[in-house]
Amino acid sequence: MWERFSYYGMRAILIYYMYYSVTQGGLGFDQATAASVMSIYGSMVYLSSVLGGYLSDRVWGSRRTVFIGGVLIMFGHIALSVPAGRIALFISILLIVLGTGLLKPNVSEMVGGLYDAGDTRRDSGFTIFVFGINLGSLVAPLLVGWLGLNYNFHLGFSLAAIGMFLGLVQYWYGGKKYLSKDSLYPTDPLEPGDMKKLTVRSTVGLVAFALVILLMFLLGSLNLNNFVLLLSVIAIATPVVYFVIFLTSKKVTATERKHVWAYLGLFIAAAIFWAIEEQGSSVLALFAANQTNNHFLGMHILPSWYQMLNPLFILIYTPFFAALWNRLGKNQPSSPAKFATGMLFAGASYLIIVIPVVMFGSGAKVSPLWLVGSWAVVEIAELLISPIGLSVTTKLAPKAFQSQMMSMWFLADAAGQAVNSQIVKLYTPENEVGYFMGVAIVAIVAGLIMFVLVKPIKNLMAGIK
Ligand code: LEU
Repeated sequence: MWERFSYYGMRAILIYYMYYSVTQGGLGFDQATAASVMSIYGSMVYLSSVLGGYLSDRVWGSRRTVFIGGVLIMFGHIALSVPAGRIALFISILLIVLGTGLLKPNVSEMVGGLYDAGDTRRDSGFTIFVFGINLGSLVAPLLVGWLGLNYNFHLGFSLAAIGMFLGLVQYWYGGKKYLSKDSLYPTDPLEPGDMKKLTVRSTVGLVAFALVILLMFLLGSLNLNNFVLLLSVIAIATPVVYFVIFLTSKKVTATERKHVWAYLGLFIAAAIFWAIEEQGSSVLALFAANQTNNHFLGMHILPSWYQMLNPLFILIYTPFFAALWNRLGKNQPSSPAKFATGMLFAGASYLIIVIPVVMFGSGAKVSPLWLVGSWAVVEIAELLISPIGLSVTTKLAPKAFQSQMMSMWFLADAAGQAVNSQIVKLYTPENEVGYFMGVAIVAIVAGLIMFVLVKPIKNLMAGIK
């Protein structure tokens, strides 16, 4: 709860901090750059979960990895709590990318580790966990937004840091009391031989990265936009490499390979969905500030407050969907069918936002209810895709690559946001009808293709629901 509080509180004001003028207390970026940085930042946060999974499995064990991650995150928010401009922003991003990569995948796994296989409290445990995530995400934009936008950005970021600090204190004491000693040790510790392989590989990776940067510098094209482009290529290439490894590895059986093919279809769908969902904190955040009449029932609404709609609808819808799947039992749609339906809802959420622009023009300030409506629809999609994706990922994982498969789920978000970092720059009030329609059509067409693929994907999944 506290980690998500700090993350989504920070994100609710970060885009405004980046593009507000210096006299308004911001950094003076243009809006397109700010939206693009928001996206690549989000992408890197989930890309680094690969590193977090690895360090937990092989070096620190989950309990320590989560704690170290939380400390880095806290310092990341502290960096922004001082008025130190762009340099502080980049330091903060680096710390929070690494910290969240260490914390997020492992904390999810630790919830599973609280229960023995077959413990019937497991599902309730995950429900409480998801509730915590969304509770943190719900109150943060309200409080951090209020401090950050009404008083001072740095005060807002300080509250994010305090939230993470409180989380760390509780985790430290609660962990001593309730968590097993096993979680202090890696499950698959590095052997001396692995160490050599690892050093060689990471050196090669780092040198290659440095060479590309050097080349860009020599060509005179090392600037923020091109650096973001480079990172987005890496974020998209990483899952591609993983899929190639899974599909060609000798450790993967023929049946497992079929599962991986099925997962590829679901992965692409998920990446498109996350691209739209994550634009809530970039494109829709701009729409909230530029084109929404922020008065409602006599109340002044801060643009950051719209970020509450995502967790709010999740909390409202979750019991409904849980009851629905229970009631439908064996007759419920298959995972790929749920994904396909989700894509249609995701696309529809963008069609809704086109209506007021077509009706009133892009210069007008429209009712906040249009954004509420759009989020109400995209969150139906989230409930059709996010929890289902999580569970299907574990089920379709080849034995030899179980924990890497878990990271794949976060890589779908990372890939979606990497694409975002390039396309959100196209969003301007002048061409927003085309932008929203374009993204909506991609999602809807992909959803329809997904419907056609439901049968073949189900066949590939053979035996797995
Ligand atoms: N809203 C989700 C979270 O913060 C996104 C994640 C699953 C990529 O946990």
